[in-house]
Amino acid sequence: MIVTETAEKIKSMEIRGAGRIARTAAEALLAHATGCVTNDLDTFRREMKAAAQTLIATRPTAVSLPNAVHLVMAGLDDAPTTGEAREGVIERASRFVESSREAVGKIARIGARHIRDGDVILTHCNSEAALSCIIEAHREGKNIEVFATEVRPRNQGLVTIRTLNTAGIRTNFIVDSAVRSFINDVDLVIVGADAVTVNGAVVNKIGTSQVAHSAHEARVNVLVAAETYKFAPRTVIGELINIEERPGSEVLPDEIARTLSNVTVRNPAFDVTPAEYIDMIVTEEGAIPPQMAYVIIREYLGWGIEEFHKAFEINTRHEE
Ligand code: RUB
Repeated sequence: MIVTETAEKIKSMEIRGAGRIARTAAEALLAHATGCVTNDLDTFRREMKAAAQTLIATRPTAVSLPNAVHLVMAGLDDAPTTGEAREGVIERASRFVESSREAVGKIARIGARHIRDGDVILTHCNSEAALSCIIEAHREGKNIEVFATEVRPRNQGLVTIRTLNTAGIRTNFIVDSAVRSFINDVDLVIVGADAVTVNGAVVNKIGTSQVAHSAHEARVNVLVAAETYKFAPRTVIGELINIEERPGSEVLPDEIARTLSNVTVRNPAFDVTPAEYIDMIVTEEGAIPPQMAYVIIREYLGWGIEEFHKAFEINTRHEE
């Protein structure tokens, strides 16, 4: 029940943002394990795996979601009893939720070091990790000002400006297409990430690549705030990040779209910013140039060369 409700809330974006999605999915698995009363180990495993699949299928782009689910499910097949299997899920889910919250705090402190007194910062979409850096810099007494974009079509910018307003940070609210007009007034761009690929490309809310392109052209630094569990291990074996395309009705009401028979509304929710447009990725383990993404995947997600070989073999077998 909780799994179905959580899946619905993630799909409808009542719960959104890569970090929150991952934490909520882990909490749903925890609740499912607790509520699943069976004493039969196979039934328990089957129930947990079905719940994991339901959650993973909700939104395809944020790699934090499958990464979190895999962390929670790791070891399920090795547990000798139902009790230990249940305890394992509960323990791993709690640990993930706690470490995910701690990661945001660490990112805030590391990111804030890269914000100078007097900086004007531009942010796009609503990222907990990105905003934590901005709020921490303000808390440290730095005099900063923010430009926040509207973020069509779902207006996540409204959430951002409310948070900044509550924190007491001077903020300018602009439409997405005004970024280039203001970029010369900006010292630093800070955004979040839904996924970071092995070659340091960052997948984030649609429009991020335009923002980064404008910043690059104006020689404004671009900083990405991303927890290590947003790095995508399977991009090493050539898997691409799936860009979610949401219903056209989010962009244009159906009653208008219906009258325009030659028009198709396209609504990709995310885009890919290449590593060349990114100066730094701030993780809880430290700030790295995007080209060092593989180190995070190897050191912190535990994907050494053997894991790649295994995944590669499985992939090849599937293709045969
Ligand atoms: C949210 C979005 C955010 C990242 C990072 O998109 O693109 O920038 O998820 O957020 P949506 P956080 O609103 O479609 O989920 O730092 O909070 O994980």
